[in-house]
This record gives sequence, C-alpha cells and structure tokens, in this order.
Amino acid sequence: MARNKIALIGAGQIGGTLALLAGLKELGDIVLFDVAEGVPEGKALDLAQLSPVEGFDAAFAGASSYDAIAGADVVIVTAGVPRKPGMSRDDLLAINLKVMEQVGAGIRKYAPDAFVICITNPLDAMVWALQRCSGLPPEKVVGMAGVLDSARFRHFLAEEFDVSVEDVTAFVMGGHGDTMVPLVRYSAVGGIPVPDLIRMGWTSEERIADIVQRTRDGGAEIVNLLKSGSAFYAPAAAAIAMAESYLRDKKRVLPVAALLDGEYGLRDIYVGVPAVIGARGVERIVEVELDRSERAMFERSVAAVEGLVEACLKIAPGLGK
Ligand code: A3D
Repeated sequence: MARNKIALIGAGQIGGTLALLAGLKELGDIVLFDVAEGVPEGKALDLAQLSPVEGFDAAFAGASSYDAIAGADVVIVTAGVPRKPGMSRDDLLAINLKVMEQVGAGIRKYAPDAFVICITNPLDAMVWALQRCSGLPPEKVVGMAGVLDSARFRHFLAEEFDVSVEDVTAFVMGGHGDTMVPLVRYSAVGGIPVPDLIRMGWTSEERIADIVQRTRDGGAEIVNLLKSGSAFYAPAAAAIAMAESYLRDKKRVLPVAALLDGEYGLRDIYVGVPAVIGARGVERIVEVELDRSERAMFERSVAAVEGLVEACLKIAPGLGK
C-alpha cells in the first residue's frame, strides 16, 4: 500500500513541528510548502536527516509551488502571520484572509480529495474562509482549536488534582478566543465529573474558576512569555491527533471547529463542537445538552465568531464565489 501524503501549508514554527510529529508517527510522506525562500527545503532536509537517527521511514520535501501538494491525503494549514504580544487574534484577520484565498485556490486545484485542517488564526473565521475558497465539502474541512484548548484544560486540572493527565478528560466548546466555553460539567478525572470532585473536597469552585480562566487565556500566557510568536508544540500535536484519526479511521470524538448545518440551532458557521473524526472526515457532530449558563456562554462565543465572519465578508464580499 502506498504511503499517505501529508501537505503542510506554512513551514514555520507549527509547520516544522507538524512535520516532525507526522514523521515520528509514520503517518506518511510529507511536503512542506512556504513562501519564505529556502525555509521549507531547509526544514525538509533537516528532518530527513533526523529520520535515520529516530528510525522511521518518511520522505520529506520542501516546496514553494502548489503543484507539490498534488494528491495530498491531508493538508494542514498554518500559513499566515502569528500573534505578537498585545495583538488580538482578530487583528490578524485581514492579513490572514488574503492568505486563505491563495491557499484555498491551491487546495481546490491540487488536493481536492484531501482532509483539510486549518490552524491559522483567527481560527473560526479562517477555516470558514478556507472552506469557501477551496470549495471542498464541509465535512472535509475542519479547524483545530478545541483539542488544544481542552489539552490545556486537562493539563491544568491534572496539576490541580496531582493525577496523570491521561486520566483527565475535559472539553471546550465554542469559538477559539477569549469567549471559548470550557465545560466543567463534562470534564472528569477517572470518569468522576469535576463538580463531584468539588463536593468531595478535592478542590474548590474558586480554584476551578481560576483554571477555566487560565484555559481561556492559555494562548496569551504563552505569547507573553515567548515575546515573539505563539505556542507551537501543543498546537501541532493537537492537529496531528486529528489527522491521525482521519487517516487511520479511528473515529475519535474530538472537539473541532466544524461547519454547522442546523446543529445547536446554527447554520453556515464554523464553531467548536465535539465531533467524530474518521475516514469520511467529520462523520458526526455531537449535540450535547447545555444548561442555561453554558448556553449563554456558547451564544456569546458564537456571536464573537459571527462578528469575525461579517468582518471577512466586508473585506471580501464575494469570498469563494
Ligand atoms: P509562523 O512560524 O510565523 O509560520 C507561519 C508561516 O506561514 C511562515 O513560515 C510564513 O512564511 C508562512 N506564510 C505566510 N504567508 C504565506 C502564504 N501566503 N503561503 C504560504 N505560507 C505563508 O507561525 P506559527 O507556525 O507559529 O503559527 C501559524 C498560525 O497558527 C498563526 O496564524 C497562529 O496565530 C496560528 N495558531 C493557532 C492556534 C490555534 O489554536 C488555532 C494556536 C497557535 C497558533
């Protein structure tokens, strides 16, 4: 059986880490594409020289022309500009929207059968634009944010309870931004929901509220520490988990930005929801019951995403048409 082909559009901090992880997991042969001269080729060569040390087989290639991604099974998009300190994700909108138009056209022409994962910020608006510009079916175009946001939540909860991260499940819904919705009620340690752990005296409501806030600010905390650029290890790992679930038809239930078509009472909007990711892409969107306050947080988050999409349409009224 031929190896899968994974195309990484953007060979920056996340792109390079994606290539490393995809190689280590032997997910397929990897093409790094970037507009920065020499960077994709340099990283591809460096990674190819790592493969004998780590003992895996994968071909790495660097490219600056879209024909190199022809026939890709998975395309992961990080092309664009990352956030700098003091810059909101929304400030990135206008610059990265132009990039999505170019990338979408490249995918439409050369990789129309791929499963596409967008990471570029502001995430929910960029994945919406990328789906429109690529013309691929909505179930084959998703955004990565929820896996990362819930990993941050899981890490903080594991630290709080002094238990293995493996035994902490958590999930975060809504848009990827300051209005994301970490759902405490659906988060658990060894199957025990966090509200029960509060009742059992393992922690307090106040400490959980702080953890929820730290999760919401998780990206900014790292941006402020790094001073240039934003998080890249965990974002790359999160996207690789999604790619692996698709390529190996694992049918994992992961929070992803998916195009809604009536679920949660919404249509034509990308927002973070739990979904089954398998060989058909987004195979099913899970509609969880939200209580009144969770619903209110979700609606606020959706309104923020709608604002971004409107801003996109103002900049490019005929986007993808
Ligand atoms: P960075 O290291 O700057 O890499 C971006 C790469 O994109 C650079 O190498 C650029 O040369 C390249 N690029 C720019 N324009 C184009 C173009 N038109 N075509 C092809 N390549 C281009 O950034 P990064 O890897 O740290 O982050 C990439 C993106 O991910 C940014 O938009 C971040 O804001 C975003 N991000 C999202 C999350 C989420 O959770 C959603 C987390 C972290 C970062």
